[in-house]
Amino acid sequence: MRTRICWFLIGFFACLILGVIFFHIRYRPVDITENMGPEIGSMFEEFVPWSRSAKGLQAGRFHVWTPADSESAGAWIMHGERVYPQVFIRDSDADGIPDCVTVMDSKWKFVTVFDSDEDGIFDSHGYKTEGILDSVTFVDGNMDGTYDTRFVLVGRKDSTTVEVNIDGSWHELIRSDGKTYVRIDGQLKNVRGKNGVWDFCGE
Ligand SMILES: [Ca+2]
Ligand SMILES: [Ca+2]
Repeated sequence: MRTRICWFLIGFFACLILGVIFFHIRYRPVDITENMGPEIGSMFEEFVPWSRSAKGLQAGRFHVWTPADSESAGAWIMHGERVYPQVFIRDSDADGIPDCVTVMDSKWKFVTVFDSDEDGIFDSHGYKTEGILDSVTFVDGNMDGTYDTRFVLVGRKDSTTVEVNIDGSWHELIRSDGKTYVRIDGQLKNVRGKNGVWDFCGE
């Protein structure tokens, strides 16, 4: 009888230890940018700051990634079979109020809604065209249906130019001495962005 109890206890603790090891291996933090290559990985990390240390779990047919670090917040959700669309939720300051929600398709086109001041109301939205390193991201800063800023990416991550819409015309944004300008007829004109919309200073 004593021998049987000993074997039972040995078996029980062996299963317990194996279970703990299995749990730690399966749910250990991983770098989800590992196979993306350095440039795309670094872009992804800007978009998903906790991507170098993430935990994955399976929920039915869905796969969910969340930060391994409790000081970060957010989620990346994808369908296990179709993979796309994917949903990203970002809460940069981990206060429980998301600052943006993005839905992305298989061509890396995506739409995002932002809550810039985190008052619980989405106040602007963005749309990115197809492609990773060749694409344009448009932002409607005041949700009036007209895009106010666009980010043009041509081939490299560090090649982004910013253009602003003023009175229906797009101008490249020039930053100098802490101020912002556009060039019109060869002349620099001082512009400002307020509440997501651009206009000429003094007007
Ligand atoms: Ca937040
Ligand atoms: Ca607008």
